[in-house]
Amino acid sequence: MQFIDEVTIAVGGGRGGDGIVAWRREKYVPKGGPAGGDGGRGGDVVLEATPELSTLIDFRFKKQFVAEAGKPGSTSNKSGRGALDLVVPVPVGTLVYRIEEDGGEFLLADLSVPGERIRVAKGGRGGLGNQHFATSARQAPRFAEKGEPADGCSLRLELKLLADCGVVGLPNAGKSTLLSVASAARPKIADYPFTTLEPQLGVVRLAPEESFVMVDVPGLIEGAHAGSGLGDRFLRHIERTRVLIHLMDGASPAERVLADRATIENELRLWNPALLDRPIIPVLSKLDLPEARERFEELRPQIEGLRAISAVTGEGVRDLLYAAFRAIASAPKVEIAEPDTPRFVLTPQEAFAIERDPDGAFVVTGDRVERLAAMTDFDTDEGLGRFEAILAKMGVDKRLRELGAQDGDTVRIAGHEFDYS
Ligand SMILES: Nc1nc2c(ncn2[C@@H]2O[C@H](COP(=O)(O)OP(=O)(O)OP(=O)(O)O)[C@@H](O)[C@H]2O)c(=O)[nH]1
Ligand SMILES: [Mg+2]
Repeated sequence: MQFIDEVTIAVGGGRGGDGIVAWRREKYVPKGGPAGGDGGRGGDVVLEATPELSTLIDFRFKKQFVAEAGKPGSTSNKSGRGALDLVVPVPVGTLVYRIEEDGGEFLLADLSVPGERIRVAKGGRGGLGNQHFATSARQAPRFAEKGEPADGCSLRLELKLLADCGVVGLPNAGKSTLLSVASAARPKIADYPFTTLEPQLGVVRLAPEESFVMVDVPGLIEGAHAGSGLGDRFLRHIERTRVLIHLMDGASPAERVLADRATIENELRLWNPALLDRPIIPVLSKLDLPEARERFEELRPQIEGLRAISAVTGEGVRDLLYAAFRAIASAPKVEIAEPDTPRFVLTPQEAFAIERDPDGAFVVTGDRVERLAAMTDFDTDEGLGRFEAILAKMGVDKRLRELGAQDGDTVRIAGHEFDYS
């Protein structure tokens, strides 16, 4: 299975159901009053963190998520059924960014707790049935409101695995071997570089109440930040960890170990300098080999806090895991970034704007007027009348007059054309 940790998707709420025109039917009364029901609400799109997923691979082929529309109203003032929300499961640890039209983005949510949810697109409101439009002057309204169009947007999902301790190092250092002896995880192990192609998680259980999650990150090499080897993108998965184990191949010569240590630290720094602020435990691997033992004695005075382990004999492993556990317990929780105040995807109710097309027509734009147009039944004079009345109330007429509109001039709103009068 492929490990996918970044995708872009599009989400859209469901449109509201249309309100309808209907009349009360009473015995011996030829035509009763208006009784057209309202449309139902369109569904929202909601993302939910689930522990059952561990990658974003499901989003590789399915990238569009649109909730169901609300049902239209029916006779006898009955409202249409509201649509169910579309709940889209994402792995725990998914960061949700909204992509703005100008290409900028902002963090909507960090879904790091199983079951946590965020609404990313809001369904449209149902249109009102003609029952609502009766007045003393208009007892038989022959128009209803259409359902509200729904919101939509593009999102970037980024998965940052939730682990307490990250294991980093060059290829072949023994990272996966350490994970395999420390946890029940069974990562692939081999004596060639880049055996591990994607991050591996394991739970380290020291005692019933003492456990933590370890992540084994694919090997880094010099220039990983520029794409060398497997690149450095997997480093995002250690960003949430509270402590790092830097494993160095004990079978390498001392100068090599020191140079490799600098290489790894540099790659960490280039990815995110904050990584170097957390505790990093330097560890020499393969202590069962005589040259590794020599290396350990040689390097101990030069690398502060240096430890050594053998995954083969188990020497030093338990001490290392306890040291990691203590460091995790005393380290502060790592905040990814303060999510912006949960902002639901609501189209701002902006005032309108008026421009002139080259042919002299006045073009009225703006969320509110366009939404109003989309909800208007232009097939009836009354529907049109209501549309005009609301525009007048919003001040559109006044503004048109100020801009020099004359009787008979063309006014365009959301693809509809009107004569100004
Ligand atoms: N003698 C000895 N060999 C070890 C020890 N730990 C790992 N090895 C060997 O070192 C080689 C590399 O081990 P891996 O665990 O695959 O190394 P890695 O760091 O995960 O490597 P990549 O996934 O390629 O980055 C394998 O042949 C292991 O058997 C150890 O403690 N002692
Ligand atoms: Mg490995």
